[in-house]
Amino acid sequence: MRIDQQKIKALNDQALSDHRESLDHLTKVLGRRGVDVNGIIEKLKGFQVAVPSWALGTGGTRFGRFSGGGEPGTLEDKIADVGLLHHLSQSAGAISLHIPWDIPQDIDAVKQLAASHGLAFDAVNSNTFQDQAGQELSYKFGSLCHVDKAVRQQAIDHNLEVIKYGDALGSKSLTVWLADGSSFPGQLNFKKAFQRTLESLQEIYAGMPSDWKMFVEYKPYEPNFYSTVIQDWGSSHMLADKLGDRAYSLVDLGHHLPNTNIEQIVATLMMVGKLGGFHFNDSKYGDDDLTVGALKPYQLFLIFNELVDGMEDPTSKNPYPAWMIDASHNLKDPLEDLLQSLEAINLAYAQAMLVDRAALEEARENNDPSLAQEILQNAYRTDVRPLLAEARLQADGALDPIGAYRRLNIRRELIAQRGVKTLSTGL
Ligand SMILES: [Mn+2]
Repeated sequence: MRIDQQKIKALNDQALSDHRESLDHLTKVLGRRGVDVNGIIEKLKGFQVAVPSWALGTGGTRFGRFSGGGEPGTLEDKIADVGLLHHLSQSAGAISLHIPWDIPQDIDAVKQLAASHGLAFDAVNSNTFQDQAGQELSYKFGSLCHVDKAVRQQAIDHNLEVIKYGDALGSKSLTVWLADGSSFPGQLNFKKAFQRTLESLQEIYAGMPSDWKMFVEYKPYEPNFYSTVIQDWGSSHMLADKLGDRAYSLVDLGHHLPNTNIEQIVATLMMVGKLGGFHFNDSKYGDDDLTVGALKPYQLFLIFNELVDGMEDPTSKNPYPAWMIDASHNLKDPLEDLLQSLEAINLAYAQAMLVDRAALEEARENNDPSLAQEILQNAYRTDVRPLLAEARLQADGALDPIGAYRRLNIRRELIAQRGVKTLSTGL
């Protein structure tokens, strides 16, 4: 389904005078601080976050999955759902596919459909963490690290096939996340497993088109519970460094042990030009797949503070990172969940742009932690929601995306079209 632009405009018109009043006030407050409000609004309009195809259905745990109805059953439906998100938020201008869950049947038709929704194809994702029907060899004991060369070759070939689909659709990057590892001490030779993984990745890297990037994701545990081959940013960086100039580390917020200083990892990787991509979510205990900013919005702000610092640094050799939401929980309507995540990401980005970097640097040089904290929290405690709303309004999105989603009864429409029992492919 598509939303009639007139319906969004009618809802916006009802809220317009309140919005103008809030924006005028904020513009005055920020003007006194010397902030270029229009510059921030323009940057927000240009900031686009990819939505992964697997986040559009209700997620699950190993205990249960509770479908919400109207879920997208085909790739075309998934593109339509991201189109809805993008229409409302104007900040979800890309979709990230997962092969084999999203193999396109008619490449040209799929490309046209995405373009008609204003969507680009972001990084493609391979899957060697589960066995597919009819698959010859099993990944039970690993894929790119497997002791058997034939299993490694099967996993390499799969990644090359993913690149082929991505290339046909216009993607420019491959994200590799591996479940490879061990659940028991002694099970795996750490050094050999790492070496075999590197060799496998080298073959995949060599198979990428020359304008493609590879993102190497890391995770400390799960589904393996004793070791993972690419456990942390150091391992990921070692691999990316050995692979070549077009290989980068990818930071997923949920792939860290509790209390890890993720903002420091971001700053360090950007310093050496190796932060390629970012996966947003939130968590309390592990890879919880919760809505971005649901639990730790200040941490998200601190991370964006480093991201903005790296992006605004004219001497930085880090490429513009690929942004993606990577979350799929089992309670909320997935589209509302994603709208909330998009809002949280944009909020943190806008707040980070408010940080007075010159004053912060001066406080650091003067060993003044109190002032440094004041500068950061002054930005963080500013309610920048009117800036986000204005950016959406100027781009023909909704002033209040979730409000519009509910008032336009979009989920009810989707259920009417697709049925109550549709099941989205994916996790
Ligand atoms: Mn991820």
